[in-house]
Amino acid sequence: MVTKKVEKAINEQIKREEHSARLYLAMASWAEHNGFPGASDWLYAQTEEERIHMLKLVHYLNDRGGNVVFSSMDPLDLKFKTLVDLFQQVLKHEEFISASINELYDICTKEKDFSSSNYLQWYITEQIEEEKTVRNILDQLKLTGTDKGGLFLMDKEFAVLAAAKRASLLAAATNPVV
Ligand code: OFO
Repeated sequence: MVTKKVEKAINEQIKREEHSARLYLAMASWAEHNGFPGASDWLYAQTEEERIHMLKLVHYLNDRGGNVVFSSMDPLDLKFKTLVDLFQQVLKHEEFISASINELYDICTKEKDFSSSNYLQWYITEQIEEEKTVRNILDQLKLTGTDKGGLFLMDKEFAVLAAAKRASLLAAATNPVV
């Protein structure tokens, strides 16, 4: 059984993961509208991944006898000048999520809920990967600059990254760790 404090903190993280899914959905739509089909595909796949992050916490909280609460979402107010600008916002958001996972881990540890701390290890490792992937994408996009040919090739690369992400999501779904 989780304590009320842990229950509240996990519910806050559920909301953040749901927000992440919505944020990337809006970004995917922008990329699709602005002629970046590969980047859009990657962002749509990222939306699916964030929904899985949310669902894992929903199942976990139910398994531990907690009460899952779905609170209302804040409206999105997003503006992107370029694809680099968009991915800079992705990185900023992932850094925020990493900090919030660390904060949640800290709360669970202080509450002596070591089962939850242990469960959150998966998210801590996942955030290392999430930040690394986005930093690599940003590095490549910055090298490409505004060159149309380079952006075209980079967009093809995004499609490959999206396919790899979907394959790993499918593998995780058919062989779940938790
Ligand atoms: Fe992007 O890791 Fe969840 O939010």
